[in-house]
Amino acid sequence: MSKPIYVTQPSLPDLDRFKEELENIWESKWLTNNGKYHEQFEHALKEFLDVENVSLFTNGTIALIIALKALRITGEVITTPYSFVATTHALHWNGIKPVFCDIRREDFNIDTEKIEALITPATTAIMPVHVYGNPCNHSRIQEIADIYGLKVIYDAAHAFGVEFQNNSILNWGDLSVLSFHATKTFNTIEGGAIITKSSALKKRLDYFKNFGFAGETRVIGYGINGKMNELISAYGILQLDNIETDIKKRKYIANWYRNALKNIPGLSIYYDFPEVTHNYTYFPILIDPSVFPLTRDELYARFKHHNIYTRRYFYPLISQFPAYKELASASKENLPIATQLTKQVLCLPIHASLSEQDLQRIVEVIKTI
Ligand code: T4K
Repeated sequence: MSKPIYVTQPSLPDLDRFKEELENIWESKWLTNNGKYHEQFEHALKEFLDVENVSLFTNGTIALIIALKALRITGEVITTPYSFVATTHALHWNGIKPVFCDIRREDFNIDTEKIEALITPATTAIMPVHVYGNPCNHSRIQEIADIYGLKVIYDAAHAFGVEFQNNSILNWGDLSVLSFHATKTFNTIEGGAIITKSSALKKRLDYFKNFGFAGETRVIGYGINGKMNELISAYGILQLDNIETDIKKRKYIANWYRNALKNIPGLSIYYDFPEVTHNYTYFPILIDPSVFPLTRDELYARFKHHNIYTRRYFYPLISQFPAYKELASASKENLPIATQLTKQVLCLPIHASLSEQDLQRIVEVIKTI
């Protein structure tokens, strides 16, 4: 049997360099709670991402939960069902009712033309996702938020390093939340961060991730433990050495696929959006079963048979899970495009360690159909 090919595989830092950092940590015995590496990593990310403030977290989900808490978001929040379930779970953990808005076929992101109809007196925020790192229609989202007095929290889990017109999209909205999970283009095994233009807000986020402590004896709110430790911070600093090479490799793979898969009836591929610097975390294709000989699920199974593990990100929709399916906004009538795309999408393997031979194997499965 040929070796398995996974949808992604993490890039790791140089082990000898990491061992050196571990020796330093062992020597210092400073393991967590705003240590030297934590401070260095926040600073390095701020520079790399070209943003004002970075607050590190244990993972993206805790960061999302705290982002909502720190902004005192309550009532209802308009969000997308086409995402990883953590996006909506973060609302639930804050006692907020999710209101699902449909998406656009063009970029899989929240359809800004459908947001206003979902606003009620209870709406306090919009939580869009830059799906696959595709930038949302920020100017329209901000315009709606300004008119109705809403906050905007971007789930930017897929958007590490993404730029629009040479500026980081992480500066958009009130807060942007990153994930550094092992499956992301930039990984710290588990990890995440919140980006904000406001240094006052960064301070508040730092209190919340440390149980709400603002000083040794003052607790300013219902904080939690969301701190990134020194080992992970040291790992993250080293990861910044690899990230540009990794993104270049991913770009090469994306273009390789585009060339190999063009003009296949019933199979749609996406091209880079103009003025966007992409990070190539995912490579989604769409299968139209009325034209392509197999359904998406049959193609997924065919790949599996060849020991190739593609993923159906994002199927099912979050709105189809038992926890959320009874909500009025979860109905298929409210979400026609998301309902269609979730049945058609397949994410092909994309990561820095894929070889030319691996790519040939993947494309061969489709070509032989
Ligand atoms: N918002 C959005 C929009 C998100 O996409 C996510 C996470 C979040 C919020 C929450 O952020 P975090 O709290 O996770 O920081 C994965 C990830 O667990 C999840 O982080 C990610 N989104 C989601 C889209 O995908 P799974 O269940 O699909 O991952 P898994 O374990 O099946 O891994 C996929 C493949 O990756 C494996 O087949 C092999 C490879 N792999 C995986 C791991 C963990 C490796 O080679 N090495 C590894 O260590 O959820």
